[in-house]
Amino acid sequence: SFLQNVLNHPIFQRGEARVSFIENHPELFKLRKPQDRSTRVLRYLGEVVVNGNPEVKKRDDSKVFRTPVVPFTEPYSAYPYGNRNRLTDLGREGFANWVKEQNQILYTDTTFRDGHQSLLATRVRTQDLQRVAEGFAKAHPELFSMEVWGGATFDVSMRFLYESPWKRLQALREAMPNMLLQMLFRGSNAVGYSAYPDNLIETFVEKSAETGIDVFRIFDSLNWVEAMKVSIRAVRERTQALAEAAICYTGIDEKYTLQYYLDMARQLEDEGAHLLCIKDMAGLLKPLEATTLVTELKQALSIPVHLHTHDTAGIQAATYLNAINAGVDIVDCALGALSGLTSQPNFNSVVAMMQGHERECPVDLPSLNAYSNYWEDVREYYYPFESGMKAGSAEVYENEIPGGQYSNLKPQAIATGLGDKFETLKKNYTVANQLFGNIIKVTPSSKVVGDMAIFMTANNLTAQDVVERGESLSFPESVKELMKGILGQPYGGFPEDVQKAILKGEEPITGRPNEHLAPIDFDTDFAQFQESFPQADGFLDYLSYKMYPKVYEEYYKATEQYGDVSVIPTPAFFYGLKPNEEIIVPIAEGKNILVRLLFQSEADAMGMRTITFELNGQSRQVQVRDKA
Ligand code: 3PY
Ligand code: ZN
Repeated sequence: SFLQNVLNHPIFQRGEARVSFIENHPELFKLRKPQDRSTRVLRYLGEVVVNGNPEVKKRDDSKVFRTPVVPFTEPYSAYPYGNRNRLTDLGREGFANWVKEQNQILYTDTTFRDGHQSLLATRVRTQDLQRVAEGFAKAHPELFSMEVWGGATFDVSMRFLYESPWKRLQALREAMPNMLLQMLFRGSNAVGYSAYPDNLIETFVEKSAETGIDVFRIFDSLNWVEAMKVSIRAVRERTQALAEAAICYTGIDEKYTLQYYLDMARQLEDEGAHLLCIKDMAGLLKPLEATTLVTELKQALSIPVHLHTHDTAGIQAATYLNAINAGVDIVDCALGALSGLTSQPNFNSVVAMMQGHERECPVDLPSLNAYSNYWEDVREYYYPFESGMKAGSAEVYENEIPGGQYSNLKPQAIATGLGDKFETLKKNYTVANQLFGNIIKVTPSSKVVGDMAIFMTANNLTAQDVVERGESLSFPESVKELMKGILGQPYGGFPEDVQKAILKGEEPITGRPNEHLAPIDFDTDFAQFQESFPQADGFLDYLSYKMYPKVYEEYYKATEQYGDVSVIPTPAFFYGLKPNEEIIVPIAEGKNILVRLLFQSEADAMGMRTITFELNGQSRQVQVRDKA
């Protein structure tokens, strides 16, 4: 509405609106059309019934889904005191001190973000999270935090689920007011894959905090502290949230020594981090190394230490036990059904492991198990996105593929016709990393190593071919950009021969890539955005657009056509309806519609099919083009 347009306008939000404000800003009068939500829902369902969800290539018709059971929560019960309340009461420094001084091990639950990013290619939809959010917040206020946002969720929710990442955050914020909500932030790449202007990073941080983020886990994909400063400062100066700065761990060797990690951690503390994270994105931190690393970090730092890992090799519970014995303050776990393999260690089992330990934090295990059972059933909905990995693998110590990338690499291989060369692809991942000089591999740098590995596999190239025949090869764009310095500077630099071969005479940059980007003039740029996307959801949608212009455009088109599809139940969203199947769709607060598929006609001469539904007992038809 008009009022919403005014309230969302950056000039108004800064409190700078003057008498002439409305007169000078005609875009305020662009009102949303009243929409027939049920028609749009039917249009979406009709499309999936006829053509399938483009994300789900093959549907297994024998699949029968169990209805996930949401653990019981007393209706209207109060939220117990949680760590968000504590942060408010103690302030940031006070809170960080509390974390350090109290003796119990604290837990971050990653189920809502990294858990499904690492096992189900980030495809879990908001409604499946939202359904258990309130109950979980009431049952488990002892948790340090819930990781719920950032990483790949921002991109994937728009690109593949046609959902607004901001609405997801708002929904979870509302359902979990007592819990600290945490996000993964890629430093100068925010939640994207390239560098953004500093003032966009700052504004993004500010809006994320306003919308609900309490803990920003900030990293740089090359461990380049220089590139993390803007975001750390933005969290400190523009929000009341905690800045948790991460060292990305890639094993200890001649290049990345213990001293290297300690030095980096000290620098991050000096930059004002409230907490330090050991971000072991591939699960390479072995138990004995954990003892050393945590012991040394605890001695070197005065801020708390938070440990993140992936259980790809299958032994990370041992790593946690050693880290806890060495004094780590917080560890990351995922609920049983979304844990293990490329995801985090099993929360339920870690809680059991800690029973009787002097640092035990009492957690209601039967309750955790009930929530895990919910996820076991929900996980079935997402079966097309399973990676196929069946057991832990010590191969990860060779290829060093991050857990969050692994579940995406296989579909990427299949999409590029390399499905049957996955073993070679993993080997080439190692070769590509060596070619680049053994870099830190985490989004977005890991994606570039993956792109290079795919390129080498597809073209049967060896490392020698790359250096000797580089002049005649046309490398992926992402590889050229990495070599040009667009993702920043790696420790020790890139090998010069490889860089030369790939850049073919182009000069790399050496400073911060963001320095070369002009600051955004938000007033004019936002006004232009509103011109182009009159139905957009204010400034937050504008930020989505700035992160992912093309993806946002597609998302916008989809919402114009289908409305808000996040309300459609997950099985129907991915697999449509079978004849006579009936679903309830909550199209608005307190307004449900009942939809049943009756039948579909044959395609006519123009290739159109008529789909007949029953909507609240009345017959309704939609026309869908059969793309087959
Ligand atoms: C991401 O950036 O998405 C990651 O999960 C990195 O580990
Ligand atoms: Zn991770």
